[in-house]
Amino acid sequence: MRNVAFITGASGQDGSILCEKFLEKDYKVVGLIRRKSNADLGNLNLVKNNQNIEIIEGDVTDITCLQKICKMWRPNVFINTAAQSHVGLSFTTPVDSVNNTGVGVLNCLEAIKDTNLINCKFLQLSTSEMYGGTDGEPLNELSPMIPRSPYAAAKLYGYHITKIYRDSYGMNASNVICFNHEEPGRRGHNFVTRKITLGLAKIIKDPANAPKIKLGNINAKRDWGLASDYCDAMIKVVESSSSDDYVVATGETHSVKEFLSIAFSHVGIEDYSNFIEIDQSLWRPNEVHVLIGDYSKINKTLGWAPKTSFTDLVKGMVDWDINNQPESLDTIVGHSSNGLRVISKAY
Ligand code: F7E
Repeated sequence: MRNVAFITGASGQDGSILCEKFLEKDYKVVGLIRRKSNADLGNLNLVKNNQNIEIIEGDVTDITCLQKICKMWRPNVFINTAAQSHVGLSFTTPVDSVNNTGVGVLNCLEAIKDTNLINCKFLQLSTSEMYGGTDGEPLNELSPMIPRSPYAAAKLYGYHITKIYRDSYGMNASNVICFNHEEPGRRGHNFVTRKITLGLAKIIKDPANAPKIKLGNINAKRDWGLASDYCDAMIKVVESSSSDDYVVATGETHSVKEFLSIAFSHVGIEDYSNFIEIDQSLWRPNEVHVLIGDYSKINKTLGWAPKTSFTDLVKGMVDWDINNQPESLDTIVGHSSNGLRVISKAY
């Protein structure tokens, strides 16, 4: 029988890469995407016409839709990448964020249990945000988790409910605790890395008229890796014989300032300060200052290691946006200081 992979959040950065990788491995792929009023499948454009993929409109907040998919295709791999994944936005839309990011995981697990998919391997995309930061020590699977945002608290719920279903019902359910990961051309426009590379591409295209890149806390430090490398880790986890929880990271931390320096110097600009502006409204109410991960468990157990350096990641993102006519930043959804969502401000 053919292997079937069910991927939620299929048009997102990680979801779309996973769809491509499972198609290459000759799986039948079922991808769940949120209903949109336009037909643009964005990141799924490369595979949307592949006869081995079914793209279904629905939502992880609707358990009936997950149950129907589980009944119809009986997946043996189920990866939940769906979430409202923007930390800053989760302060603005906490209820929607928690429903998607937290309750959505419970719905996935219940759908698998209800439809008696005993051989299905479930993987939850958990996050380094659950830790709430570190004083510099690399974080591993045993480090304390003290979330600092509605997003992180919802992800921590998803992480625990996955472990609870594994321990209570013997389900093959695992977590990957992914640190920040980005893919050239696919990262959402309101994450800091893509804001910088899209803004820089505009500066290169039209130096006289390009707006300054507005940023919040550029001293924040993150452990940034390449999303494709991290999707390889996810596949190793679902293809392993047992279920467990693994940190997926690079073991290095870099500041937003370092990202800016490498990005600008890659295009020959040694001083970026004239091209950016610090906007206090882009600071988060409860910032996570430093994150760095220790990926030794997945390295020893499953032989995974990141392949892409921080410098190559930054340069790859810059090159992609310069070579691919970035969309206008003006159409990005942002938030105003009173917490309402607005169209026009990139945050
Ligand atoms: O922020 C700072 C910001 O929004 C990174 C998600 O995939 O990774 C991601 O979460 C840092 C933060 O990613 C701006 O305050 C400064 O310290 O790119 P980000 P994130 O919040 O780390 C984790 C692992 C996830 O799970 C999430 O889903 O950069 N920063 N200035 C800014 N951030 C944004 N977005 N915009 C700025 O203007």
